[in-house]
Amino acid sequence: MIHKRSLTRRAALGLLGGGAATAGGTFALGSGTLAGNPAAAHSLRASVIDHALRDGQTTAGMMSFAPDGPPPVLRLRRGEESLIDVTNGLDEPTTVHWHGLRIANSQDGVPYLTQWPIMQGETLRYAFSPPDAGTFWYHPHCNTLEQMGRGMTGVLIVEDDEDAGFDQDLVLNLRDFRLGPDGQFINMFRARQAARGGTQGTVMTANWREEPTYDLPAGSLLRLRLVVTDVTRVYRISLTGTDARLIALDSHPTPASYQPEEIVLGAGQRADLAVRMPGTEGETIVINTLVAGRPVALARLRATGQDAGRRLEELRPLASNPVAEPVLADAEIIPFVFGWGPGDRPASSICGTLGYTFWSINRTPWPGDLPDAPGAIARLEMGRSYIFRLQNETRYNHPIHLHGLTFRLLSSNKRKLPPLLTDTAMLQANETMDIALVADNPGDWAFHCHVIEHQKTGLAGYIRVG
Ligand SMILES: [Cu+2]
Repeated sequence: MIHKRSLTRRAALGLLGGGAATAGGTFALGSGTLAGNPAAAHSLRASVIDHALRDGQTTAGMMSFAPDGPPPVLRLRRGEESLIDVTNGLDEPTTVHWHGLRIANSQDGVPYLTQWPIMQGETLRYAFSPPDAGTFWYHPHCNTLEQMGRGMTGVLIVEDDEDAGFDQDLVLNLRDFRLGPDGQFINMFRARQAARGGTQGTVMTANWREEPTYDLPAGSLLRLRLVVTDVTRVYRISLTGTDARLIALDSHPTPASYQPEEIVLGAGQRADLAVRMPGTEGETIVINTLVAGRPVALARLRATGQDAGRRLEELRPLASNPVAEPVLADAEIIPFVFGWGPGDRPASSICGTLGYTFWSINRTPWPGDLPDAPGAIARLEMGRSYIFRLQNETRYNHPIHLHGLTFRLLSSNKRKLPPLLTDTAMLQANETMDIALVADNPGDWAFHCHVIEHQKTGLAGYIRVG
């Protein structure tokens, strides 16, 4: 699915007949405007690399946002403008989407909807001021199954000025790779699985390693950030060997009373935990997920040194993020049906296609990332409150992600929902869920399943605000 043919900017524009208008309007060309500008605080280089995911076994053809290893953890500050230069060192186009950040639409990273693809050798500068603090992530929005499947999924943290009192902060970027016994990539998906729950990986990793162990001071307080950047897997997380508290989900602080026994995270979701390390040197915390009903270790945290004697009660609560509260009495209800697709062959796109259409939103499958995108599946008035009625008429899970806006979970026909703020609703089989939001960020916002095979075979669209 990688496009071997070298496409130039001219060729990409040629697909547009030379015009600059798309469904999303017009946008500036990204490259060639950097001279004289301030240096970017961060630079990412999309790269094809060989890397040993397992000791002594190098995997060829991985993709990263760095030329020498896993994608870096980006740390930004709430409310401060960040400049991030992205250079495309791949031999195919790419873009970067900043998952969960409520930033200007022009910086959202969706090909043709918000920007032109970044062509081979080009650099695009993204600039934005994140309004919310918390744990986020970044990934391409072009040829996503291939680029993300090969490794281009990184963690982004927005720091708050207020310090909650942790001794350390550990990120675990959780994801699978689809490797054969020789450690080399096998086919990224199977059509039979793409039409069902999605194709699972074969090697589970945390920070690109199998079951890593991290040494941390005994009795210290850890902010543990679990970030599911996998293209398919639903994680069911539990910790053994410690008292841990859930403090945030999908970037937003959670009520202290909300402490689920296992933390269910679909593709794209994040959980922040407050963890007290064991007081005795050598004692270990195991972070597990359930696979086929059995716990499987993802990573271990081992206590070292003297007991620091910290207690979870010493932590201050996280500051809330400034998300507008929807006015339910005035909210218009908009239904969305997530269902089957017609099985057609999709149009070809420089951002890749899997060759199948299995899924749809409101009976309309997304045709692919094309210069002439179809119309928005919903139009929202700026400043108004809305209830989205998300109806999953399939028997598979769909983590439904909305770009650029944060919504609140309201209710479900299957279960009691905690009143959480999120950007990704884990819609269960045959579930109908109401969520609510204020349409306060103008633009065309992608709305899609984060099981990437589902997204790439039709389960995608966009809403227009303003
Ligand atoms: Cu899905």
